[in-house]
Amino acid sequence: MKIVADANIPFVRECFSSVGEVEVLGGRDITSRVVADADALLVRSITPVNEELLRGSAVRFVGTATIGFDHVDLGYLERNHIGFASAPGSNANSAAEYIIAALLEVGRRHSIQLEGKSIGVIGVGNVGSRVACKCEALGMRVLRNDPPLQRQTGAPQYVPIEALFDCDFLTIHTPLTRAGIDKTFHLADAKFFSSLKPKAIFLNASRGAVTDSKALKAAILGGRLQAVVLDVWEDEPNIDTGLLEMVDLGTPHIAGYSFDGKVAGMIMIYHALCAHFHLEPTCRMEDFLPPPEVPRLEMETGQWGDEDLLARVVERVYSIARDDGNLRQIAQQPSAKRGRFFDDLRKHYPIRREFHNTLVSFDRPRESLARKLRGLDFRSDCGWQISDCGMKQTHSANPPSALRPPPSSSGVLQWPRGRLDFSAGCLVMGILNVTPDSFSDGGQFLDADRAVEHGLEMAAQGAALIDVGGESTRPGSQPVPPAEQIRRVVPVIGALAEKIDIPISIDTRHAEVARAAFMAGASILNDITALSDQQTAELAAQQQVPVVLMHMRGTPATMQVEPHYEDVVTEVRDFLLDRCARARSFGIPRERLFIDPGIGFGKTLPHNLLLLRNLDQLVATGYRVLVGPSRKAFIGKLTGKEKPADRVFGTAAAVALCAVAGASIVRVHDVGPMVDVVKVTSAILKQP
Ligand code: PMM
Repeated sequence: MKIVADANIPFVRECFSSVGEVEVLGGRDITSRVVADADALLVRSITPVNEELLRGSAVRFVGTATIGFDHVDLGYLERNHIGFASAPGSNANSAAEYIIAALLEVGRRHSIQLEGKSIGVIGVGNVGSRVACKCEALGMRVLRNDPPLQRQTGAPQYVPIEALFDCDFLTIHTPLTRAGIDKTFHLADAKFFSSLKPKAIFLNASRGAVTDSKALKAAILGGRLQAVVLDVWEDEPNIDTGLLEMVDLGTPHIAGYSFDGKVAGMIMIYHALCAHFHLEPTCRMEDFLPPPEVPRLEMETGQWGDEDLLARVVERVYSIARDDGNLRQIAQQPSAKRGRFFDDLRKHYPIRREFHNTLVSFDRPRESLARKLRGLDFRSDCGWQISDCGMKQTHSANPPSALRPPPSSSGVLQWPRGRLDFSAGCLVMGILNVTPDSFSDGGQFLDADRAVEHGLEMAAQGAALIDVGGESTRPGSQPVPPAEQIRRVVPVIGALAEKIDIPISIDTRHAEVARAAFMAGASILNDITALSDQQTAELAAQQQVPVVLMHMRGTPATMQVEPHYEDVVTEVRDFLLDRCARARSFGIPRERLFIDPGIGFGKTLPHNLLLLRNLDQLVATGYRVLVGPSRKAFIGKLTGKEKPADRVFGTAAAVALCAVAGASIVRVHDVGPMVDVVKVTSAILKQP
């Protein structure tokens, strides 16, 4: 097989040589002559893929290692039965980190404190949603505008664009569309700029033509804007260098260029190409990611405020000022060479790693700083001391009593094959164990028809999703071979998926089982080993499904043998955050990850109680939280109820507490009663 590929896709030769002969070229040098005898074409955003390029060629598959695909004529590909894959989400985190670096840099230069300021995010897709979460972590007030998403979801969090005009900052993350009701071409035009609050700060890292450069220049000259950050330009690579001189930060369309993002994008299209040509993939993301340049940062807090410190941390990992400085050298180039200069900056872009690769420690604990660092995805141990410093984390003496739903429990989660709406509060996941030996319902639903019937019953009772498992994980249980799990769960998932339209998750740690379950209609992975298995992680990334990462000590066979923790809440939380970082390094976006403390998995009664009492600390990570207390042994111990089926009221107490603490999902056996519990709890929480 011959593969033509853009040189800007890292390791494209190393990776794709495993499946064919690879010809690597600059994105603008990929012409119809070059692709004539190619079987596959791999591009980034600067190669227009259309009839002109592909007519008469042998190309059967096109992959773009980018999120957007407005450079690809999908209609032409479809009409000509050419396979296509893009890499949605792969460089979204990178682009969002770019915006954070820009905000902190602009804040530093203009002495603006970001905390408490408002930011309007226009376009709340893969990038915009991450920008919004990170800005919230910085304490900014975020207004979201996304008309297509608003129509699709009806969610009240999306506001009209006019509502954003009063914001201190405006940042655009829409695709470029040139026609239709959601047209974004020249969305930021003269009228837009004249509507903004005076001295607003404007950022664009979407597509150049979303902004009308002439109007932007007029707004800057008219003194309407306090600062401007542009990563994208009209008519790239031949950019308006006059405009560059007028902006605070100008960069050569590299917001999404983190190394992690590029490798994730490359691996995504590699998997898609292998699937298209029925080849077995042999390369993994880890094969290509080098150790980070800044694995650890040790800083002194001194008298500095949180944002000064954050700006210094971010600048050490990613210096946006350096990218800005490099682009400004374009002015010294003869005009005929400027386009090439712009492209070269992109082509030879230095390795930039995402924040999650860096562990940050400060000499003195500061909880607010630790929270912000985590919200930006740094790993951090500040505010959570290591015992050899002689200090220890103290957990809140009171159970979570702040009666307000935290931000991470709200909103709509949408993925290619499903949707969950958290806006009304905590959701109920119904448990369906197709096993002979699960501790509570083992043997009850081993028969596929009975299992399906029970699944339908739970859906009718108000379950928002159903979790199907084919292996008991009760303490002391032995592993079940994947083939047997598949035999148990696939017919049940297949039949349920035909009859209900709520998402079905597969409770497994095995990639084979997960793959079979996804093919049968499951669209969420519930993994009690938190993606310990690399193949499972790659599969989840490739299938673009949400993943539940659960904490467990040891294996089900051994986990209850004298479990010991120095500080169970911190250890569980840090484990889960590490697993989130790992999941994200496979290209699974932040919002598709759920964390779960794993009640009963390698924990004593006090451990379980401490975790439930401090659940708000998991919620504060910004990841959505799932909890599975249902009918578990700790409830039996507290209530003296031997039989799991008698533990419904005990479960109700735990479920109500989880909802108060901000859990997004509770995993339960008794769906009807627990739906009532969360309905009442959520209504109380929502009461102003
Ligand atoms: N508990 C069990 C099985 N799977 N998955 C998650 N995410 N969280 C849990 O707490 C959990 C789980 C064991 O309970 P079961 O035998 O009733 O399914």
